[in-house]
Amino acid sequence: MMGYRKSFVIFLCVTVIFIFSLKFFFLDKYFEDMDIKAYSIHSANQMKKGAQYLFSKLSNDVNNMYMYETQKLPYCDLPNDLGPYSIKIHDSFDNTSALAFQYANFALGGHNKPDNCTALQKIAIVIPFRNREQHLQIWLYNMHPFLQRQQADYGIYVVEQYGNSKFNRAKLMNIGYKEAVKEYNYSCFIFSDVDIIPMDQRNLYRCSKNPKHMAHSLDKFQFRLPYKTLFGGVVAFTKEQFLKVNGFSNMFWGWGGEDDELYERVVAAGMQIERAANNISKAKAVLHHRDIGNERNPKSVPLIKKASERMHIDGLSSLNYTVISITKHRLYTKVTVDVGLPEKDIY
Ligand code: BGN
Repeated sequence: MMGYRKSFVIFLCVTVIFIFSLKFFFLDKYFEDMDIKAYSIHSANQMKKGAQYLFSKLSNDVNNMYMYETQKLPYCDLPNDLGPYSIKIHDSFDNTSALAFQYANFALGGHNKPDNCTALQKIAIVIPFRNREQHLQIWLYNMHPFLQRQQADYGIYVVEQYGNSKFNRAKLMNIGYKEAVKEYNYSCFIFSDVDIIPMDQRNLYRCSKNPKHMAHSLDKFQFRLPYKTLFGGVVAFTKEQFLKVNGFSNMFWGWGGEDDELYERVVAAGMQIERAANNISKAKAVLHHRDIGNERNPKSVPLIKKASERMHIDGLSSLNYTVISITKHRLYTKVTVDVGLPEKDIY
């Protein structure tokens, strides 16, 4: 008969082996789930590598959102010869069909990504829109090559307000966010006016640790910031940052103030905005007259003042709209929506 002590030692060994195999099984599963197959654990060394890899990812706030990224290709590097960008503005682009032909390899909807590397961020660019066809064509003509140079994985969402009611830029941004997340695992959202085009390729169309203001050095303002809290034109939010502020307010009808209100939300949510250096952030605002149906909003000041009180009930969480159509063009996705009427017209 086996001695008591001997059988205890065997039992202990079996238990230790069992626990270790369980651990390996689950770790393996964990790595597999995260699709980081390059770091699959077949040796202690590789396991260490995998753990270090995960740790370095976890320790970086911004990278947290890419944990589920499929890493089949190496991560993209930025080309090191990025510099001033010459914008092409013709009086009229015939149409963008020539460009569409050139980019026949795009997934429909203006979705494009680098062929031989994995971009860290998946970027949805949301453009509020009504009757600005020519500006859109100029934007597309200049921005696709720009974004491609920056090795971006991106999709373009042009959100068109249907009908003639007062324009609601902020609500269209919220709608763009909601429609884009239905289509792809976007991690970064760049909300851009249709008439703003960067003049330097080092102006990275990417999200950052803080919500980012990207139109602070505009030619129309002589490349100076008109006031410190300006947050208009082009802004970039990670998904997490945008959810934290509950998106834009839906209550701004007509021109002005919705961007100032978004700034107040960012501050109220305990974040701060960031801006890249002025010399690389220069951008062109293609001039135009104030659009009909987008007259100055007389109610914006009181709304801005109450931003922090309203932000959790007015925004993505209270967004109502009706999609009229979604059209996949070669260079962009057009989402046409009925945004409803200003509150005063309803009650
Ligand atoms: C401000 C607008 C912003 C706009 C900038 C730059 C308002 C709020 C009432 C004072 N703010 O005056 O929305 O981005 O000009 O054009 O209208």
